[in-house]
Amino acid sequence: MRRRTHEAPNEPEGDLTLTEKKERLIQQLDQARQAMHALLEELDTQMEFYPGWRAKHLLAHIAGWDDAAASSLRAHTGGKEPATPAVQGIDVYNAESVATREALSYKHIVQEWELAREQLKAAILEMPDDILEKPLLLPWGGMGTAAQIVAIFASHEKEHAEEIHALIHRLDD
Ligand code: NI
Repeated sequence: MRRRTHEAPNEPEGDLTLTEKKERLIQQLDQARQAMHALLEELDTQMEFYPGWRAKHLLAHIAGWDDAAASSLRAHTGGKEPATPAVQGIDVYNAESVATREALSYKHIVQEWELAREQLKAAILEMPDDILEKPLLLPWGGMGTAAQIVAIFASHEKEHAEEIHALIHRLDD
């Protein structure tokens, strides 16, 4: 798994209410999830599309980031400093997320992947208005807002879905 860069989309926020802003964050996550569901429908779960990575490794990877993001947002809401599980580097965290779930079945990891997203969405909805736009400590260190965290992880999932879709269709030719 190579290191990836993910850019936050730069959409105008205008005069949205905080509730609308939260809805927009949830929408970004749901769109990315739809793209991944579409990919999983056509993906052979035994196919190794990145070195050592089959569908379950990818979903473990995404679930690991949702877990980290949800804990950061919950800590922020609770007035605590978020943990930095990825402070030793994105690659180290990726490897850990995948390794800790290696023994689990694909079906089990799918459940964890769905649950982690539900928890991330719940953490967004539970954020009080006054801290929604207040920067918090990110899982890899540095500061960012909830909107930036969501944009990073929504585009992360979507980019993986698109990349693997392109990859399996190239192999079909
Ligand atoms: Ni990734």
